[in-house]
Amino acid sequence: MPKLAILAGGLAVLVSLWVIGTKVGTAQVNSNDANVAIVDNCDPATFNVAIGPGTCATTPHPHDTPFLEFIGLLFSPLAANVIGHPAWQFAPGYVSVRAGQTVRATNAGGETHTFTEVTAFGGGFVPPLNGVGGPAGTVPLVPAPACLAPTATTTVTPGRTVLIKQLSPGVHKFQCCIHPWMRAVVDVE
Ligand SMILES: [Cu+2]
Repeated sequence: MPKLAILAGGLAVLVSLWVIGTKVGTAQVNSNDANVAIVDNCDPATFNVAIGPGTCATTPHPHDTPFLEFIGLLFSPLAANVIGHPAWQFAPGYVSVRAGQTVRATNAGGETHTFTEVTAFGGGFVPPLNGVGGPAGTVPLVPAPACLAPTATTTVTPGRTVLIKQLSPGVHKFQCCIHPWMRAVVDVE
């Protein structure tokens, strides 16, 4: 095939990808909701052996952080508290919304998380992930009271979305009550 034809074919693919990308982008911009992605990178094979079957879903697609890497990044010698693997996070960690605007938090990871409003960030309801039993010098996080109230702790399973509506003006703090380093601040204008 002549080089020009290959080049033209490649350009056509690029242009069509650009058109698809633009449409997706427009759809997101038109939505009035603010989006927060709840993400992790659990590797199903090692997590489900270490913690139990079903801990880490293989759908919509399996991720690839092995359990030992996750454990190895729980602590840092630079900090007294649990740090946690950075692939377990709310993204973005800060959103600014208008009064009345809905916040949509979607679990794009493989594990179950919570998206729980707390008055102050703290620990969750899984002691080892609060730092209990950590290296010498670790100061375990004290659980945030909201994380110990079953009614306030709504789990978000993989693929599910929670809608947070009618937030009052001001600063609202959300955290995962399983992995307490997963945090987001929602600033309502
Ligand atoms: Cu979590």
